[in-house]
Amino acid sequence: MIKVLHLSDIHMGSGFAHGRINPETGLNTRLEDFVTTLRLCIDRAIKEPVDLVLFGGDAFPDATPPPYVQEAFASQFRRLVDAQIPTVLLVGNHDQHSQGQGGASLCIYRTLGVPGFVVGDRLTTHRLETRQGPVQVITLPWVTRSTLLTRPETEGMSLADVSQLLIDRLGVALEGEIRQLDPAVPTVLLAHLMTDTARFGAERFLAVGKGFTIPLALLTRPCFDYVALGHVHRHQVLCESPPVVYPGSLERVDFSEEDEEKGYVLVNLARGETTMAFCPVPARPFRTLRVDVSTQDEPQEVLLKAIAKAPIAEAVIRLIYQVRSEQLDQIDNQVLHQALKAAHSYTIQPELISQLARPRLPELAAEASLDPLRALQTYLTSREDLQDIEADLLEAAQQLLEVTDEEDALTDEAIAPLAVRSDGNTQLRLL
Ligand SMILES: [Mn+2]
Repeated sequence: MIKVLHLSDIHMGSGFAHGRINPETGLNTRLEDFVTTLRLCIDRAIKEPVDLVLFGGDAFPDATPPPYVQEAFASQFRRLVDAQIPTVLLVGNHDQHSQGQGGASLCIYRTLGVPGFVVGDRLTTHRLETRQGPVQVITLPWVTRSTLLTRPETEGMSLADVSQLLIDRLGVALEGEIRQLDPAVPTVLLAHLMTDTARFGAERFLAVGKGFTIPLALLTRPCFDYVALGHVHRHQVLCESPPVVYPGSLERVDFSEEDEEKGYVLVNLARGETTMAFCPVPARPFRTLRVDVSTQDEPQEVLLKAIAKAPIAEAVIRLIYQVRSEQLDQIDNQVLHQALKAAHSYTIQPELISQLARPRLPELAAEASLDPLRALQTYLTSREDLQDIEADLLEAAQQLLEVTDEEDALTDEAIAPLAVRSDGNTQLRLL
């Protein structure tokens, strides 16, 4: 049995907007968070100790991270070199450089010949020696159209056809690797991709409309004892036999990951009888507070109560509240800032309730086809605050309507910004 630690989607250096500068270190606290959870993960690998570490891709937000971020990443992985734990670093979409091949941020580890480190930037099979014997790892980095297809080949093809051709090619290429496997040796497929069955958030399918996805059936081959995936940030097990697993990201990258548990996966790899367990890490909590104060008499009090009730300590908070414009004077931002001080960081996002969202005037509902000018008049009688300019508004509306009455005489260009719908409602159309 070979013990494997599988982690993915570190994205070190992202989400700085959710942090602040630590005055003691001069570093963004979110970078420190990412280092902390990665350290916990590497601690575990060394303490076990595991025989192999697999990283599923997306080390940084892009292929050219600043040197201090690269160093923070490297100084954790370096500990695996010292502990003589073989490690495979797979190239994800965020690690690839758009220019040419081999330019991924992780390729430096191969260039430097870091002992025990393998960089997976192409589809190939690596036979590695571990303390518990040999293991085969097929690396499948993020696949783009240009990886397997040439431009002339896809000229004039629909997106769906290109996708299918790409999947066919990938199937053939993968088959080529599979045929060369030693059936007696435990085998892992390490891939950075989106499967057609991956889910995120509230059971929504992430794959829909997101372009290139790989059918799960391509990955659930009996020759694999474990399929280690990267790319989707939500931890999920897509198949039990063989285990096909996204460990998810180690830290929350943004609020879309608010409700997701974060961690890595420990695998007991054995030919045909692999077991695994998800190990959570204490990632920084993200919390959205949604409050509708638009129907409240004391909006400030309601907001303060909502903040007091929520576990905001040390969390990244966003307070989103719905408010009517005339209530804004009743809310003192300084008091809100004070109330949110215990949070790690926070943003306050008031959302003005639009006039359009208000209930319709009953007078308007009664008559199905109201003359636009009369509709405006009815509306204006309900708006005391607009009384001063009522006459001007009506006159302006009158002029606009006259223009549209003459629309036959006008060029298309002249009438383009103004449209009269067939149901009689006049509306301005922004082009
Ligand atoms: Mn990715």
